Amino acid sequence: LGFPPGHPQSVIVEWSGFEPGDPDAPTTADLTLTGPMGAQDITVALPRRVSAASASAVSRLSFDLDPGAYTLTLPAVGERSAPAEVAFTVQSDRSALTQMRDEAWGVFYWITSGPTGPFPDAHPQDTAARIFGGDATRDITGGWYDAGDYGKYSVNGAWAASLMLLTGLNAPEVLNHDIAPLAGGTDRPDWIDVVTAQLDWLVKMQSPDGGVNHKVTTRNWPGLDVRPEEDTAVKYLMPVSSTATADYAATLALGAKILQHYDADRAALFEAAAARALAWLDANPNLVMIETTYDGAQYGGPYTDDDDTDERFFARAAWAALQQTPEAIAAVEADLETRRAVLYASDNDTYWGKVDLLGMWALKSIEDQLSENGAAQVNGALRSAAHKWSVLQQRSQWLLPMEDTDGFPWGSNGGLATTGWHWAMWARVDGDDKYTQAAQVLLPYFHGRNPLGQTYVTNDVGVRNPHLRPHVSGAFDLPPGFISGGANSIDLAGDPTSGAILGQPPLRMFVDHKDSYATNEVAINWQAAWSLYASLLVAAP
Ligand code: 9MR
Repeated sequence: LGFPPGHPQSVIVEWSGFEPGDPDAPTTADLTLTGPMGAQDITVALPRRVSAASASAVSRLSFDLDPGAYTLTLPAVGERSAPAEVAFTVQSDRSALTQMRDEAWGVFYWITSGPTGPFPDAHPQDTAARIFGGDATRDITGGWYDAGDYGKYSVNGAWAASLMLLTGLNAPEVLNHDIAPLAGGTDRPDWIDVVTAQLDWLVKMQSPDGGVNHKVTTRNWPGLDVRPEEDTAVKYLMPVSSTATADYAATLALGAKILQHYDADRAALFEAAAARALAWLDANPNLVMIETTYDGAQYGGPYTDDDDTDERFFARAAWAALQQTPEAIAAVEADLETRRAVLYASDNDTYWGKVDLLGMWALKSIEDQLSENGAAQVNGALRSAAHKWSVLQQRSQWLLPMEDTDGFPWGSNGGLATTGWHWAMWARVDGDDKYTQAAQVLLPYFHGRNPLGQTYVTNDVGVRNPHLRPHVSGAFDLPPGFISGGANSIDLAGDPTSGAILGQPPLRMFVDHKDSYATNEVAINWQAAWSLYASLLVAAP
């Protein structure tokens, strides 16, 4: 997927068959780029090292091109490689990007559970989910299915909604586009309707004492071919956790801050719910979620986390953003420096289980209310995250914001899209074009600029067999716009397709197979990051 003129077009040439140091290897290859301005010869040198991520040598090229149709021709080199040709188009407008954005957001309709989604009659048992270990029940209707399963998990549900809310607080203008077919028909921006529906579900996850149930799920996973309306087993509300409660408090505080301009009653309800969660957190210092099974059964995805200090920071930050009182601000500024250091530590990824970055974005929205030092810490944290990732990208042969030798975690596309989101957000609020470019240079990775030539989005040239129950069961035809989890070299535990993947270099550890939940599942956390990244790219200068 190219960009309009004036933006970098990045191409990666992979030298399969040749390695640096091979006496028979050529030192250069001559490429020809043919386009509107004629033919141009480009000499590429065989790089000195092999990328650990792909176990191959790769050369990076960057072009500044006029609109038009191009062909890049690679000659045969010796006897080991055949000639190749790649065709691409540089558009004069952003229609391809805009389509990508609209399809990405459209997915939030397809994963909506309850009366406003595609399966309004499915999961009637959600009106009376059983509290695990007792007979009491609670209504937990609505919200988004987490992923290719039908579970709903507080931590991840809050994470996905928060990304939207933080974007809306810091860069509202990028979200002023239509979102079909889910929203519309009200006088407020569509994204507010989309996120509010999720917040209305999230509210229901709070127990009467203020703690928030970690998840709501059936005892066992339904089969992959089970349609939503066939998933009739009892739903259980699993025990409360401090990570879920803190993420809930943060997300509803941010929701109240957005909603106060549109729906004062709902905003007040969200604020009160967040306040009850914060009080519970004060009274329950250490209740993280480390259980993976109960009674020998799985009860859905674990979302375990042995450290809730980042979630508690996020909750305090969001509360300060909503209240803007000296007390609330002082309470969060007290450990800003620590959180900034934790965030900067290189092995500290940003994903559903690490939310310091989200806390920083919450505080960014009230920058001028912070102390001088507080504002400097927040800006420093956001800037250094953008900087750290862009240094990695510049070093990376595949132009990815990670060390070439690092493994790829479950949902690597989510981590990458979150980095793209952060770069584009930071570029927008700080005006630093360098990070707009970093976000743009990353995008083609998802559209096939990777060793598999794999487009990771569901569309005509992309993923066709995602791990996604409504699709596999035939309840719907595969909609466009879903982003798949992506290469996973770290945790293939139990994945039935791992036999075909193990032993491959990390960037090839993906398979477009319906059974590959560890590489090819869809999920709201990566879908939210991807959609917001797309909105920011369309709106980038
Ligand atoms: O995204 C989650 C990933 O970080 C974990 O390593 C993995 C295993 O615990 O679970 C992923 O989340 C899945 C969840 O547990 C259940 N619904 C589908 C999610 C995406 O695969």
